[in-house]
Amino acid sequence: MASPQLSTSSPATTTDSQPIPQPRWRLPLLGDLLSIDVAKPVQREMQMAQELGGIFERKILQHRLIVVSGADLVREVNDEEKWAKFLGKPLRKLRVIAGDGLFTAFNSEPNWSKAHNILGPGFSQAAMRGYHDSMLTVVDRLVDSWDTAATDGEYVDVPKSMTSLTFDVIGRCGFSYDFDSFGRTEPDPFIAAMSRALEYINRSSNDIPILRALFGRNAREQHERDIALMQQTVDRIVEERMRSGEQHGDLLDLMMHTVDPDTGEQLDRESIRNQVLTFLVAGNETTAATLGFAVHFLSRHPEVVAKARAEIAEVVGADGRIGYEQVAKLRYVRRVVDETLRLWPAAPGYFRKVRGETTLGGRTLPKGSWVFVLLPQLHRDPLWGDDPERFDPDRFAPEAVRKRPAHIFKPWGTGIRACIGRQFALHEAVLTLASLIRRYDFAPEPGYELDVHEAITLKPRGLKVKLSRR
Ligand code: MNH
Repeated sequence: MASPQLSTSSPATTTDSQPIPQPRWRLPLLGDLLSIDVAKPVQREMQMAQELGGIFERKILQHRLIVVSGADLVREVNDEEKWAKFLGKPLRKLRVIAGDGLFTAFNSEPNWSKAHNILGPGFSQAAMRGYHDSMLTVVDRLVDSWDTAATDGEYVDVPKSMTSLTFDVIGRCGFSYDFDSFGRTEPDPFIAAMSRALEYINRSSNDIPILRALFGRNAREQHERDIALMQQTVDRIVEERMRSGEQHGDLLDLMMHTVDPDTGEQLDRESIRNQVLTFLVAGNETTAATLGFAVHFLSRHPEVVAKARAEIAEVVGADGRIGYEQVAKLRYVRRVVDETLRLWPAAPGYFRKVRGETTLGGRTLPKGSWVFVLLPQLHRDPLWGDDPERFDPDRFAPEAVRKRPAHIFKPWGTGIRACIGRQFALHEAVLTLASLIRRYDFAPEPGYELDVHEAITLKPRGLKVKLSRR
């Protein structure tokens, strides 16, 4: 989850003769300033990769960034022996909220492996059984609100609905807290604080000084209050849980009562707080955006809707509750999610750094070098076939998957620092889409073209669909 804004870290230049391609119009002082699209850097880089190839370098002012998207090169940087996760600038900026939580921890921080060991079981496939009913309760709220819109013939604001859904789901499954997003007109104060804080972080720390939004003292003080409110809210939930001694079978239970087998230690209070905030930041926008993009594609592909609906009827029946075991059997709905993640991976990339001196595509890279893996472009590599822009869930049919190398699909990142929430997000996404597909047809808003908004994640901006009950 990282928009590849430019970093101030040391440049990674090759030491041998074969240069890394660069944009043609590099200016002596400003670098590639003419090439930037402040609002949509990822989409600009996708164009640049089409012109310059699977590896290129951008330089803006004194900042350099190597962008990698060619299949063979990505395979090289995913090699855990020679490369490791790098905490790129966008992730480092999030440390004011999530500290050394799982997502934003440096590789060397001891709380990472502790939390990784303790939380692993909470994100296993088997653990989803325990979250299933909570997820369904929230999906029912979404359906109630969409039923009303369908009856009134109104368009629904898809990203807004999906954000409500994912917040409520992680609140309940994570720490048995009900944000009640569908039952209120103003967002929960915690959610409001978090959205403002993320916005502030995004805009106030643009790497290109002349483009940096300048916030006054009021905004800075608001930012501090927002972060304090988020931390205090989490601390209050944890304290209440300690006082009551109740067990809820949620992630918070696991964090409060499990001992890390490696160290024999539990997570301390601050680490628990950082993990809870991490789940809210890392788990929410990404899943909401994925569901939004999926609904966009469904609204353009009635044949996919029909196929999914036939599968749902066969696995679950036309009515009745979708059970935990049935989710894994909804193979075609799962392909819809995978194909959505291929075209618009909500987390558009990840950073890798070399462990020692190594080579990349035959070029020598010195120690300290790092690169950004541009996922939407990797996911359009020629190895995907000659029409990579086409939305086609059958690309993920087992025969098709077997014919292709695995490393050209990496929406969850790679290696030991890959997404821990993957099963959780997939269970939530398949359950939600199946519930919606069997109940509604989706009509796009006339004239709408997909507008991919970039913050730290990619999201479908301004997406509305009209529903008709079946
Ligand atoms: Mn998630 C790491 C994508 C849902 C919690 N996530 C990552 C990474 C990617 C990613 C990519 C690796 C980043 C890096 O290498 O720097 N995550 C997603 C996507 C979705 C998603 C596309 C939904 C779709 N993630 C979730 C959910 C949760 C979650 C849901 C939690 C409830 N993700 C994490 C955590 C990490 C992570 C925690 C960091 C794991 C680690 O470093 O150990």
